Amino acid sequence: DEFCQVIILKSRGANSGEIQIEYRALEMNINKMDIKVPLQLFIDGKFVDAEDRKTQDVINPTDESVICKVQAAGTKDVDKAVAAAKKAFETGEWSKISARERGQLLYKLADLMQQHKEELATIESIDSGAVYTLALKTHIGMSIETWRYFAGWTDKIMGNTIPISHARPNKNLTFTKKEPIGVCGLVTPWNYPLMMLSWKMAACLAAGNTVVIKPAAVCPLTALKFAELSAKAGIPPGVINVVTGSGGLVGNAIAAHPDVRKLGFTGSTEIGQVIMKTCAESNLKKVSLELGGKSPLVIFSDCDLDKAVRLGMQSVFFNKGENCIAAGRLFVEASIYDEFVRRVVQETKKMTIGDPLNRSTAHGPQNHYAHLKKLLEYIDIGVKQGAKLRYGGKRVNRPGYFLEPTILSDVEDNMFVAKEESFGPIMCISKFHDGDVEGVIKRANATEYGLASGVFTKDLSKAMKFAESIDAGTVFINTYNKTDVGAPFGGFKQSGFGKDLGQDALNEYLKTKCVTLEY
Ligand code: TAP
Repeated sequence: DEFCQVIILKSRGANSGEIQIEYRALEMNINKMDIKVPLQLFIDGKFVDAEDRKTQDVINPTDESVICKVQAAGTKDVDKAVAAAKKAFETGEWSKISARERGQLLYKLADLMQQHKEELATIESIDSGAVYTLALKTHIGMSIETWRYFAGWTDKIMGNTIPISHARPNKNLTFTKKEPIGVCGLVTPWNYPLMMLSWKMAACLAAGNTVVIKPAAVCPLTALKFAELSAKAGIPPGVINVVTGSGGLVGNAIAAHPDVRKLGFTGSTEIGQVIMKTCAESNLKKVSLELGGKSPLVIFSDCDLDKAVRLGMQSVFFNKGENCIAAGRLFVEASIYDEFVRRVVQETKKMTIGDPLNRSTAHGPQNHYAHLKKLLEYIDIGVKQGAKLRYGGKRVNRPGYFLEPTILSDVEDNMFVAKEESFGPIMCISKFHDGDVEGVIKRANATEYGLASGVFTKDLSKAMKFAESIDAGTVFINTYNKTDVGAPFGGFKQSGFGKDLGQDALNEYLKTKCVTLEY
């Protein structure tokens, strides 16, 4: 381990000056560039080791090598991070600067992320297996857009004046104020490590809170690089704290902490239930949950078939299927069913599998070994229950956690693969009778999840009927995966509640105070 020193220029109003930050770093030359990633926890503006000095390995899913070891926090580290966040919220500089100054700091952070875009995308790619070109555009590109979008909100967070009944002869003035909640905890998954951090943390900080985040144990590196950039941007100490470690220990300690007042979580429905219970039992903290999905995509015979084939593939294979809104089930109208299956198989064969850093690669390795193993079992159960394996289904014969993009057809409603989320590159295709709009909507809704959905048809009335009847937080019509920082994102039913992105996301991190004055 090498010791490296960074000189950081701090330029915040009257306090501008120089601070120095030290951290132990991973330094590598990869993807034709030098990358540098801190390996320690980030607490109160400093990189520090975990109290008990435990570490965890970070694995590169492309070649199964150990990239580095990062500190693995324990409950004492969480206590330290929460105390720092509490101090920063209550008495620190963050609590004193204006909303507009807060926005300027967030813009500056976004600019620094932009300057380090290639480095961040390279780190994300070796840590999570994301294809580099996609990491640049989505994992990192959308993260930067998110910070800019919420930076713009900081000085536009407003309450109302409300005409209440007067007690004559006196009059009243009643107004509401939107206030930050305090210390917020964030627990995030491994599929889009920096983007999940950004979706939640940008809204959280724009609202004026301070934060303690635990990124997914298997993909912690971009969160640590982000911490370095946040210090460089001049975000005051204690506002952002990053504690890497396991969910059962660190995530749970954040959810249970009596000084944390809000918990934002993205992950599985199963852990979401555990977290909600912990939040309730500890101090009834506010919680928002973005959980699993099994999103239906309905393809009618009157669609643009070329587009349906192309986007149908993206709806499943985007980010190797490690995409919360991935279409978990495709329902295809009987008259085009065979043609659709034939064409998706033909196109899927052309996908280039390989090193995610290679610019021509379309499909990289799965995120980590346990996930790959689960996906192979998933396919196996599907085939045993009678689904037809049309393409793929095997681990690729090379080092790394590569799975062939897989197509299962003839999926019946009662099968495991029709009900359970795979979170991998496995297309599950079912047939529906020609013209049976009501029937297919009923089948599409027959799931406990309600994250996203999609429909392909040129008939606008049919599309709107679908959009109206489907019980999901997102509906795509003749498109898929089209998320935007300005549009609210989040599920219904057991896909959770609370939104990321858009104005709705701000309210997840605000509380409304009502003030009445008599005069
Ligand atoms: P989870 O196993 O639920 O893990 C998510 C996060 O929770 C990780 O940081 C994990 O830590 C932590 N965690 C685990 N147990 C915990 C506990 N008892 N208390 C507090 N935190 C705990 O999900 P995953 O496997 O990372 O991600 C896959 C799932 O996430 C899929 O079901 C997918 O649909 C869902 N997902 C949903 C969305 C949206 S927006 N709805 C987006 C992405 C992913 P470790 O790192 O130690 O496991």
